[in-house]
Amino acid sequence: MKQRWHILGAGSIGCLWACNLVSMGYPVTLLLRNPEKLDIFNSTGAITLAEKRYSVSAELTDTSTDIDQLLITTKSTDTATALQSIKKRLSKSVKVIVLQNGLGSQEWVKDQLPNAEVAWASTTDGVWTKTPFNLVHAGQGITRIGSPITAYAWLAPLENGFLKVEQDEDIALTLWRKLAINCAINPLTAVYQCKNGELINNPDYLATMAAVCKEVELVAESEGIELFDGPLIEQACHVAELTAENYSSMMQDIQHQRITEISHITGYLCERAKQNRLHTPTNDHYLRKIKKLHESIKTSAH
Ligand code: KPL
Repeated sequence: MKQRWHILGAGSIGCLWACNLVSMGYPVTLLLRNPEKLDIFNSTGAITLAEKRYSVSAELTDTSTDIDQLLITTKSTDTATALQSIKKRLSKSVKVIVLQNGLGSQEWVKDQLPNAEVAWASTTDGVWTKTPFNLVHAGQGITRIGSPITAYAWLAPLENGFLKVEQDEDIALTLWRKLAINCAINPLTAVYQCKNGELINNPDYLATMAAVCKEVELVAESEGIELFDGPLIEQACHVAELTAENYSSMMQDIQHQRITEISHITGYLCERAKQNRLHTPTNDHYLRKIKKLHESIKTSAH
């Protein structure tokens, strides 16, 4: 019998991965934080993906059974609260995969769990939730998995599901590249409430994106990260073009009055800049703007 995976963060990506793990014969349990969500899950008892039902179980985080393998797919901003809610259930040598956007939370998880084997992952899969626990896999992408410290043998079998999975010997670089693209596209689309493609069609937005990219390159360089072969602005424009009709995740968060992952994207970048005594005025400006939007979201929620 394969060892059970627990999934912390039962959003679209977490549920997609639950199905993928089930397809490989792993027992899977979703860790849910609120009883209402558990009731909704229990009324269906499975995750549906492309009309196919995948049998998983679900339980509240404050259940007492041990967790030996944990996949974290919460928003990066929810990591601390979510991990705290299950920390005492983790077995000593727990295996953990952190599959999240942005940077900062991966190191944080490792620091919290010094005895754990912690791997990091980044995905380009596109998935959305039609109704609770009923998914549409809209874009087949790649999930890259690796550890910045050592190659864990237990990661290799995860290539055998229906999702495209690759071992990544430089997962930190992969996450940095994603962060760089997200710094270039997400805050601007969120502030101007526009599609990704508009960033390349509007000369003012494009000039701002170029300024953001220059600062990101400086910070990356100071951290010893060589981002891409060509300039970041070229990559960012390429991604904006490929996803021209999409709304970025941050744009959607703001539109739906949700807190964004800015603290782990532009926030992480500005923090690294500060540590390295670099100036990032454009990124600072958009970080402040999004934080202001968070304030109004919090106020209207009360
Ligand atoms: O990753 C993305 C996001 O929306 O978070 C991009 C690449 C910007 C695509 O929309």
